[in-house]
Amino acid sequence: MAQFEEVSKQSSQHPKPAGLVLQYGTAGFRTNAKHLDHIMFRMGLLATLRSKKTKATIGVMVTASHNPEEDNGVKLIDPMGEMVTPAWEGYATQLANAEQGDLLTALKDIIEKESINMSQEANVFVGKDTRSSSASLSQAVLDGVSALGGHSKDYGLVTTPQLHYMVCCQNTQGKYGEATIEGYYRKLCQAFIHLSVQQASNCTDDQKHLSVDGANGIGALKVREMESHLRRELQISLFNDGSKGKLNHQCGADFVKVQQKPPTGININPGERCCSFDGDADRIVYYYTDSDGQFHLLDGDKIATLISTFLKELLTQAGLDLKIAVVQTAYANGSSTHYLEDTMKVIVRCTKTGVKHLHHAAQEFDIGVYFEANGHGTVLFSKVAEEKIQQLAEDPNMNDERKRAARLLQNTINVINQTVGDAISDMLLIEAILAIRGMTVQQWDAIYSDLPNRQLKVKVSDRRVIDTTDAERRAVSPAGLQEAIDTLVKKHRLARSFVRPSGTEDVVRVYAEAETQESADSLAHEVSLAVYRLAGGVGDEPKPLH
Ligand code: G16
Repeated sequence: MAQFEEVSKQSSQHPKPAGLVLQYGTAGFRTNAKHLDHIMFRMGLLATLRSKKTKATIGVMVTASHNPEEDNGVKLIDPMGEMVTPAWEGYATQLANAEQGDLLTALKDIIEKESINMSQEANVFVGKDTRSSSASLSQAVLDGVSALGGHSKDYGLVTTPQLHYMVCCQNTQGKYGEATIEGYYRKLCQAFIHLSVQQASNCTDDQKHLSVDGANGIGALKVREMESHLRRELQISLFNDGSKGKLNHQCGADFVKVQQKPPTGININPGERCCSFDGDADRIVYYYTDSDGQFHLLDGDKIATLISTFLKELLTQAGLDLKIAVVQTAYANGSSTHYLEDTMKVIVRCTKTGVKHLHHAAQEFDIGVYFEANGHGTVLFSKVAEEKIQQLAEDPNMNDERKRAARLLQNTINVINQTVGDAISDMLLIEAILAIRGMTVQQWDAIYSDLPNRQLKVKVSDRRVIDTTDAERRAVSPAGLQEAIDTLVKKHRLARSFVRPSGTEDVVRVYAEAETQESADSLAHEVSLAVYRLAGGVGDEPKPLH
């Protein structure tokens, strides 16, 4: 077939280094950019097949998100804007690792297994972040699409969640919104303005001010682009806008969350609200410093609490009986889970790391609020929930209070990007909630107190020796590791710890929380040592933090 000849020809321009093996991880392929050209070409091929199979537009985003500038990666987006299904993650890994001479066989294997009609049209949307390697790597994706005769639309520089949004809009024939960047800003900002103008007319300019750390990445460019749509209802001071600093270096959501300190490159005045995006703007964390200079972090758990409390109150005011749940991962601070379950009385679920897992768990409820502690998350409304809210908002016989609550819920739905965690959309939602409730960042922070915690990384020769169960809360291999962790945890009060192989970096992640910071730090160090000794640590032994 002519298509396969074209694939053969073009793939020789994007050859696979012999022997290189990469896995589709937590959020796609991710490694040093110099190893990724063939992966991108092949993901262009795979996205084209996926599009033929689903008869819908598929997205391919070139980004390594929170990783350092020299890395890159690729995330595949399914028709409704969600992450690609697990079966196709498997195909992605097979196709990525087929040696050069076996590529056509691997491709034909997928076509056969999935009974793909090769004469079906294919459409692929492509986007990229600001990394210097992203331009040529996204071209490789486009080459892959055209080699199989697919149509592509190159959105150029976009945030990951913007591309997810475009794919969903395209496949719902505009019902979710317009598949343009302008359409995205218009929908989100209009909903934000409705929420903030109508409900919080007393807001002062000080309360409308927010400092944003753009991680020197795509989020900074897009915040600038969006600003005029906000009509000064939100006044943003943008830092780390990419004009001088390096992407994610000492800044961005991952740095702030893991290091538990403010990013460099930002002016923080005591008490002022600040937030940080990550490298592709799908995560956000908030923070402030108090008058003693102490740093206070409001992470994904605090965000989920703020949002779910707000939604629960509105549901009560609207008199709507809808089931709301919060989905977290093992990284969720123990205090947040207790607060949500015991005080707020909402259902809490725990899944493995990776928004794809949280997203699916959240789909089981009328309203599913999902957030990873690292600030990656969003809210999903079922079709039934959206319809009930709309009916109420439009019911001419409804009393004012219930109607007002239903209208607030409608605008809340419109400000949210339901396809995936989105720093820009989350920021607008959080700002609107704070304005509506007349709440300061300090009051939000005081909802509950986090247990002190620490995250560390350990280098091992092969992180796959660590296998976990129970939503990653327990290790089943290597032998003896979980027993060692259990013994160490018992030495500390209110303590918990777990380890898991990262799906985006070549490290094992260690999490520990305990009654005091000293205790959390020493537990994290002791568990790191156990990983180092039992799972084949490389380099120097982990050193104590103090
Ligand atoms: C990705 C995933 C997140 C995950 C994070 C870290 O984020 O989308 O769900 O929490 O990686 O994963 P891991 O601990 O496996 O390295 P991002 O923002 O980097 O795409």
